[in-house]
Amino acid sequence: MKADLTCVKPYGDTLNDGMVQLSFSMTVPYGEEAREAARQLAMKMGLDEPQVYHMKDLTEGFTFFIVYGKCRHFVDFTSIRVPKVDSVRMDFDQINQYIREKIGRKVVVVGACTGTDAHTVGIDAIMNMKGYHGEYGLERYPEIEAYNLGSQVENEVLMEEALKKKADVILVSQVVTQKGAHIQTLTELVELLEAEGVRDQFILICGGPRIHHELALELGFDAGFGPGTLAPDVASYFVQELVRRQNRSRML
Ligand code: B12
Repeated sequence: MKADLTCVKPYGDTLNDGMVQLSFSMTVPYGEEAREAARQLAMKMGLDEPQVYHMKDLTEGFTFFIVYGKCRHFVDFTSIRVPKVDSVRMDFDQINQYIREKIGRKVVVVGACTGTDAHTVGIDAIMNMKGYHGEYGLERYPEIEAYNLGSQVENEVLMEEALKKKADVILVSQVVTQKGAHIQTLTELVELLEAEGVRDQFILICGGPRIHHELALELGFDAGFGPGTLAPDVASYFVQELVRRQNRSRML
């Protein structure tokens, strides 16, 4: 059966039956009134025939729910346009060779997890020598000089280090997104670089579990990478972008 991509709904048992499962918590005491509250809320969210399949007393005055229901809404998949990172994916050896041939010097990368965010695993996965998920991190690349400043790094410190090391690329990790903390921290970095007149010196890249390329562009970054990113994904992008910039400045 061929799906009509102009009118796509979630499905469970049959095409476009709209079935979804969602989980949430509410500040209501556990009991039948809580079940009814969850059911009514699900209907307001656009779910028909909502059923509370699971309900758990979290603590006094708090209840957790898992609700099934039929989503009324659909999307037109054919009308969707999403900006994507503009690069051809290369592997470890190809990236190093590309740098040797097209850049002719080591590419300097400075990275950090910034603001109050203490999550180091994401930036380490991209930068650490030992790497992640079968891929070496940037520290292992012979043609890349990588400096990982760790976590809870202030934007000012990151900028100063990037200037001191004459970085080509700044990598910023943001994992905590509560109360829009990542938006604020990332925006402040862009504003700081612009205020100091150095924004254009760097390829500015952010990443994290709730980062995507479109958001990164909106915030004034050059690219954004989300969950599952590996070192070659980001390195492929920044080496090709560096060459694009070199070619552009040669033409001026
Ligand atoms: C481990 C962990 C911690 C550890 C961190 C240890 C450390 N040294 O990093 C500790 C226990 C310290 C911790 C603390 C907290 N945590 Co925590 N933590 C996690 C946990 C379980 C795993 C995160 C992780 O390591 N993922 C693995 C890495 C490899 O994945 P990743 O970060 O997504 O990175 C990948 C991509 O996103 C991308 N990427 C990431 N960064 C970058 C950067 C660039 C440049 C690029 C290109 C790509 C890239 O590439 C990576 C590899 O593919 C998550 C839940 C979860 N399962 O995800 C919660 C989680 C992130 N923590 C959370 C919270 C709330 C906290 C605390 C605020 C809790 C508290 N109240 O104290 C504190 C925050 C402290 C602080 N000041 O930041 C929430 C965040 C919720 C939100 N939406 O903001 C989560 C989602 C848990 C939850 N469900 O509530 N945490």
